[in-house]
Amino acid sequence: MATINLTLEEIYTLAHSTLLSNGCDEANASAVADIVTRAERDGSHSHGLFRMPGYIKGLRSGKVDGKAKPTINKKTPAVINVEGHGCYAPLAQEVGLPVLAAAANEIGIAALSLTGVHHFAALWPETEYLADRGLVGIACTVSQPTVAPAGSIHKLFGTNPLAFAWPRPGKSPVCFDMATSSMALGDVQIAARDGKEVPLGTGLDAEGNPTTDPAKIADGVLLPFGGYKGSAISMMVELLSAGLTSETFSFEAKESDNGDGAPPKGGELIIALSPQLIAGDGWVAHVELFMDRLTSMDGVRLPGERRYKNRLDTGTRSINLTLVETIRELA
Ligand code: NDP
Ligand code: PYC
Repeated sequence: MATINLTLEEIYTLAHSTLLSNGCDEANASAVADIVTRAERDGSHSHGLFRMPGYIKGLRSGKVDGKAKPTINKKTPAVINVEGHGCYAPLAQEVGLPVLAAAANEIGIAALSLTGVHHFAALWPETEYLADRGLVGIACTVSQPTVAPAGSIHKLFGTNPLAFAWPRPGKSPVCFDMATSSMALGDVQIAARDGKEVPLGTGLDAEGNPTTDPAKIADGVLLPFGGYKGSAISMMVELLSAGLTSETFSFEAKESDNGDGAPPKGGELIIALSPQLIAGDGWVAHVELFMDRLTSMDGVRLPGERRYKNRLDTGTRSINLTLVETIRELA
């Protein structure tokens, strides 16, 4: 696979200029370019530049409004909604997260629903934002049906990511961010592009047979991680991200989508909790006792650790050349 080395600044400029030349205003372009660059910086390859052609498809088809101005509605002191009016999710997050953090720091717990947004990114940025401000962050969203609920060979759930971050003052937060499918669809697509097999148990082909061929899974279904347990968590993500936000479930999103390859319009739920207000003084020392036990165990590494290590590297990133050429042509 041919690759090209790009600095983080070059990655940002490539994403930013391509978004601007496809109808985004500065606020929308910089919010998405920033998320894409942070994904490449941390090694979240399936949600960095890889998503740019999809982002552009949504702008070109008119499904996504690159000039949308999200509006905020504080329904109660602890319940906040940001309506994206058809923007990509990062701009709505920029508007809502400071208000969510302030509410949770004041009253202990608060929820932010994003509606009318198109989510195509990793979710760790929103939970890390909260943890960096001393809060526990939980975020989830749905996409389009790609995953068969346990017991079925037919798709209903999206890959339905769930992210969680816990603050560790003076240290990077501990943060997991995972699709509730056995593998994120983006990683299945990358494996198909690069001619690699995926582990048995990742998904089924169009006839419902287990396969290691990612191209056949893309035509068939993904499976939830961990059988019926992952299936239950994926169901919870549908309920929290759609039932609780009044936005579309994955199946509804698909029915109303124009099929342009960009993410459908939907919602995201972000919850913030204050350990200082809920647990009280002493929570840091108590939690660090647990973290010390956990990290002193042989073979254990914390979720997020790989990304934080990548983040320390300020050098160039190796990017698929064909992808970069495709994005340059879109600009
Ligand atoms: P991974 O399976 O790669 O990783 C899931 C989590 O597990 C990460 O926090 C990772 O930390 C951690 N982890 C991985 N290996 C270990 C290990 N050996 N020990 C401890 N922790 C570990 O992620 P997915 O493929 O499931 O998801 C990839 C991305 O796709 C996510 O960012 C998700 O938000 C995004 N996504 C977005 C969707 C959307 O609709 N917007 C839909 C589906 C997925 P680390 O990162 O440090 O390796
Ligand atoms: O990788 O599964 C995925 C995904 C779906 C929507 C955005 N990312």
